[in-house]
Amino acid sequence: MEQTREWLKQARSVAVLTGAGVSAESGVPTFRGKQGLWRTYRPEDLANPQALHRDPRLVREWYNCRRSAIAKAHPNPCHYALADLEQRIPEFTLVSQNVDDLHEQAGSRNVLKIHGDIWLVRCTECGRQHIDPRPCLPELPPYCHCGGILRPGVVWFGEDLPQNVWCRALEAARAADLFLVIGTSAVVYPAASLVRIAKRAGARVVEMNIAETVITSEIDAFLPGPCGEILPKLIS
Ligand code: BV8
Ligand code: ZN
Repeated sequence: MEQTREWLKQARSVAVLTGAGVSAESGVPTFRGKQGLWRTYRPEDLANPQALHRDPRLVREWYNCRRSAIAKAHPNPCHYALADLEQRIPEFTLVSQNVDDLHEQAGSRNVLKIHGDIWLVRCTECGRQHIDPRPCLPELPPYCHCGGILRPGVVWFGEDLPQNVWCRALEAARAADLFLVIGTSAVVYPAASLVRIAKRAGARVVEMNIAETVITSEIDAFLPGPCGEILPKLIS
């Protein structure tokens, strides 16, 4: 922790990659692991375009259940600590794999949402999209005025990430002196590649997680424990 505190003090530019573990302490289920969402559902059955056509009802119900969990959730100390860091560090970029809005609710103003936003709905026909804040979308599946099915505005497996957001995330990783990886299993690509890209570009990489992950052996420091406790301690 001391060494990371030092690196944070010396860093001119900091980039952070967050995953579902950051929202876990807010009561939002993660994907993998014991209580993970994928235990009940398989990703290939839900988080991909084919699933929407094969079983729109199942996909809509899954996203409705996640929307309701997120609607009840509030930011936790890790979200607030990241918003605080954004204020303090001139060159600070928060890249999130999370589709919830807890970073924004905690005050983070410039979140690169590389996997999209669960509150966004997008028409599969005309592409029109809008934020629909209702915890549960009423009709299953909801339709656009043009008759197309409305899908969640998130990035599914096999889909490209939003290019402009992804390019900014790449730039931030390459420019970082310090790269923090918080609450992610680091198994989803290309998001997880940011770690190696930052390392190769000369950043010190620090991971915060309750358990070691596939990247732990490649990084400079591992801070074990719930990020809602670790990060506020690190920046205090
Ligand atoms: C792409 C949808 C180019 C939104 C998600 C074959 C065909 C096509 C692609 C692929 C393929 N094989 C591989 C790929 C690439 C694929 C991929 O990476 N697959 C993996 C799984 C093998 N990636 C893609 O498809 C990406 N697109 O490559 O496009 C392309 C285009 C066409 C064809 C080929 C390639 C798209 C990836 C985005 C997928 N969308 N979700 C949604 O509904 O949410 S991914 C899903 O996993 C989530 O979005 C989440 O963001 C992501 C990562 O999960 P984590 O956030 O890490 O969560 P997880 O539960 O895994 O881990 C939680 C961690 O927190 C744990 O480590 C735990 O210990 C820790 N933790 C828990 N509590 C705490 C904590 N830590 C600290 N404190 C705590 N309190
Ligand atoms: Zn439409």
